[in-house]
Amino acid sequence: GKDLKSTLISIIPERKEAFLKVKKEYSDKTIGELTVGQCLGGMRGTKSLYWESSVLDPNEGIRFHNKTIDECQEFLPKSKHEIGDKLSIFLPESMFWYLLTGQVPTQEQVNAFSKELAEKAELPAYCEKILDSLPSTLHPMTQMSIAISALNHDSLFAKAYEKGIAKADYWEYVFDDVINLIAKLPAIAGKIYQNTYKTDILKSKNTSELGQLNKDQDWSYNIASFLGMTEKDSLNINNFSTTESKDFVNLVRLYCALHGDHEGGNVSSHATHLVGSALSDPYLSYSAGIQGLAGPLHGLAAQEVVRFITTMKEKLVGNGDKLPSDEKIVEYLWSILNSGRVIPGYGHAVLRKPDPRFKAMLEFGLARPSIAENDIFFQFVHKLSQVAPGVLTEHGKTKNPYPNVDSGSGILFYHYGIKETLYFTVIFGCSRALGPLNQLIWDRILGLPIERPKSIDLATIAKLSK
Ligand code: NMX
Ligand code: MLT
Repeated sequence: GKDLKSTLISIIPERKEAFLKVKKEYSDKTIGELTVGQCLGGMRGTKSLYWESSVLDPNEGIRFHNKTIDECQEFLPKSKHEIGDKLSIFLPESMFWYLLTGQVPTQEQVNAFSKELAEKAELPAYCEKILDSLPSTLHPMTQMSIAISALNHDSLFAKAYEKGIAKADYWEYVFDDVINLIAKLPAIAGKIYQNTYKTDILKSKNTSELGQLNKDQDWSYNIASFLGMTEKDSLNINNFSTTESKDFVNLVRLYCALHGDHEGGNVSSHATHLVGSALSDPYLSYSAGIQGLAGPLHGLAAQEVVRFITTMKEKLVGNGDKLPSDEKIVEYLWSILNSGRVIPGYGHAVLRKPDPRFKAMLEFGLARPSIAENDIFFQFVHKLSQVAPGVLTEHGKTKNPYPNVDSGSGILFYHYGIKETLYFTVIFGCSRALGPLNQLIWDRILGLPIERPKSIDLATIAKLSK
C-alpha cells in the first residue's frame, strides 16, 4: 500500500476542487449572524472557522469524519503486536492517518507509519541540551512549548521559505515538519518527565535513562517507554507486570487517539491554526497551541481534576478506602462553589451532554477490576459523575453540568503510578498534535490566507447593533 504522503497526494485534487467550488459559488452568501453577545462572549457559536476532520455536536459529542468514537474503535487499526486481542485499542497514528485523509489505513500502512515515527523519534542534541538546562521547577507545559518551538531550528518549511518556494509547494514541507514533530513528542514528553521528577532515582540506580526508544513499537508504546512505564524498561520503577504494562500502554493509546481532535474552535487548535496562518512553521504554530493547552480552563483542567479529587478524598475520608456518603460529597461540592471556584472537569463551551470521551475513559477503568473495585480515587471520579451534575444544575450557572474530557483521564494515569499532577497535560499535549497539525497541512494545501478578523470598540459595537 501507499505511504501517508502518497495517499494524501492522491486525494488532494478532489478535495481542492470541492473547496474551490464552494469558495467560488458561495463566497457572497451568509452562514449566520453575529450578535453583540457573541462578539463580547468568546465568539461562542459563531461559525467562522474552516475545519475538515471533526465536528462537535453539543448533544452527541465529537465525530471524526462523521464517525463516532465507537465506530472508530471498530475500524481503525490497532497495534500489530496485539492483533486479535479483544482489549486492544486503536492507535493514535491510525487516527492521524484517518483525520488527514478521511481514509481508513490498512494494518500494513499503519505498521509502516508507526515505524517511520519511531525512526524519526530521536531529539537533536541541541534540543536535549535546552531541556536539560531548564529548572526542574519550570512547569512541564512551559518546558514542552520551549522544546517544540526550539525544533523550528530544523524546520524544513522555514528553510525552504527562506530560500524561496512556490506557494503550491508549501504544504509538502509543512507535511514533513508535522511528521517530524509528531515523531519527536514521545521523547520530549519523556525527557521532561525524567528531568523534572526522576533525576534522583536515576542517580541512585547509577543510570542515565528512564526508558528508551523501541523502533519496532508504536508511538504510544514509546511514550509509555520514555516515561519508564513498561515492564521492559531497565528500571521498571513501578514493578509492572506484563498485564499492567500492557494496560498502561493501552491507556496511552486510547487517551491519545481520543484527545487528538475536537474540531477547530478549542483554544489549542484555534491557536495553532491562527499562528500557522502567518506561515509560522509547524513547530512555532503547535508551540502556540501548547501554550493555550496550558491554561486551567482548557487542558490544564486535567491536572486540576486530580488535585481536586485527591484533596477531596483526603478531606472526606483521610486514609480510608471507602467512599463517603453522597450527602458528604454534595456538601463538599457546595463548599467549592460557594467559595467562587469552579468544579474542574465539569462544563463545556459547546457540549451539553456528558462527553463521550469521558465515557470511554471511564469504561476503560470500569473494565478493569483492579481499578473499578480497588481504586478509591477512580471510585470518586465515577461517583462524582453521578452526583455533580445535580449540584451544578441547582447552582444554575454552567450551561453544561456534565463531566468533560478531563474529568477522568488524569486519575487513570495516577492509578498506574504517574502521580506528578503538573505533568498530566503534557500527555494531552502529545495527543492534541494530531488534530491541529493535520488541519495545518490542509490549510497550506488549500492556500488559506493569514487570519485577520476585524476588531471594533465598544462605541462601534453599540452603533452597529440592531
Ligand atoms: N463549575 C462551576 N461553575 C462553572 C463551571 C464549573 N465546572 N463551568 C462553568 N461554570 C460557570 C462559569 O464560570 C460561568 O460563570 P460566570 O457567569 O460567573 O462567569 C457560568 O458557569 C457560565 O459558563 P458556561 O457558559 O457554562 O461555560 P463557558 O463556555 O464560559 O466555559 C469551561 C466552559 C469549560 C471553561 C467551564 O465550564 C469551566 O470553567 N469548567 C471547569 C474547567 C474545566 O473543566 N475545563 C476543561 C474543559 C475541557 N478541556 O480540556 O478544554
Ligand atoms: C477540547 O478537547 O479541546 C476541549 O473539550 C475543549 C473544547 O472543545 O473547547
